Amino acid sequence: MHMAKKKYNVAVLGATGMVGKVMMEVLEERKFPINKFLPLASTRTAGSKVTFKGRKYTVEVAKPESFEGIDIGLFSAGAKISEMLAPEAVKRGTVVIDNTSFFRMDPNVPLVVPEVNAYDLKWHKGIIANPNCSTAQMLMAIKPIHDVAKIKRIVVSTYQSTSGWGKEAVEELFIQTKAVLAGKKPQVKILPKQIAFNVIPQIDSFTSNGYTKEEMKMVNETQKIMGDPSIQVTATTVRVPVVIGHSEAVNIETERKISVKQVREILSKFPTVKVMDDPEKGVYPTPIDCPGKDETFVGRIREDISIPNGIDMWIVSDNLRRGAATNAVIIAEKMIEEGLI
Ligand code: 3JN
Repeated sequence: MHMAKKKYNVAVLGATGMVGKVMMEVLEERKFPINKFLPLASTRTAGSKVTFKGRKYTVEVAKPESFEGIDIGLFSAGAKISEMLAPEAVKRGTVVIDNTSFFRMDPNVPLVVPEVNAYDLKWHKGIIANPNCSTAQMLMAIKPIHDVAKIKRIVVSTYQSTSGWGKEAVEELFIQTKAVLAGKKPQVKILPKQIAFNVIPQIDSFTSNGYTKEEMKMVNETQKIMGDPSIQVTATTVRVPVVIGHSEAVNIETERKISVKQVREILSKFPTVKVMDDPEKGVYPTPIDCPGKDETFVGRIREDISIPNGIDMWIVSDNLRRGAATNAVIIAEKMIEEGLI
């Protein structure tokens, strides 16, 4: 007998933001089984229109009652809003997949990159956290190497695009670039310093140990997702004048020796990782190659000449997709597949 497939009532909170918009695109592309669709936002941007599956919707103000009858809530409207509304949504029976940092390190909340630790979904209590974009894409390349050679230490420097900080930061890059080209003094409003024709070694605010919050997210989230607090991580996160696509120079030290050839092989087999590594022929990824794609691209794979068991590599991905929207939607798909929603 043919059974109709279940369809779900889905709310996107943060529907007017860059990640929210990509969430809607990804839901549509992947033919996510949706019954009712509800775009939500904070009072600041509610009221504007969004298009989903060819239909126009007015974005509603998110409040606790918005979640009555909603099966899945994809949250990307900032940590404060998640703090306030995620528990309210869960009370009303919604499974919340939260893209903000608020619940990521909560021991009662699984923090998941589905290709790495989908097994953590089964102990969820209503909220599942989506990692920071820089962590998510890095772990796509780290996990298969760790499984074979055990990673002791990761040293990462990031080159993060302005879309990671939202559309105001992207606009600031455009406005400042035009100002500089017109010989005018650019105004700094959103990012901590001028981003046009510059790079900024600060993402998010500083913490007491001298690292930024973004850097500490990479450290703590890596250990939690990998389920291995012995992996040592140090990070320097840097904003660059790119619109979409985060890049990362990653150095790893492994317990067991692993060759460049082996790394290329295991990465090629890992889901959604694409090795682009033939430097002699000019083959390596750059951020302009990745917008709109779900793959994590890896190139410049080479043996670290300074230690016995070291590998260097270059990892690039669409931060709005792998690092946010696609990761969240794949979590929802997996949960449906495994009967967890
Ligand atoms: O700037 C980037 O590239 C990533 C930024 C992420 C971010 C920005 C503001 C607040 C986050 C995040 O996802 O960790 C948060 C947050 O949720 O705390």
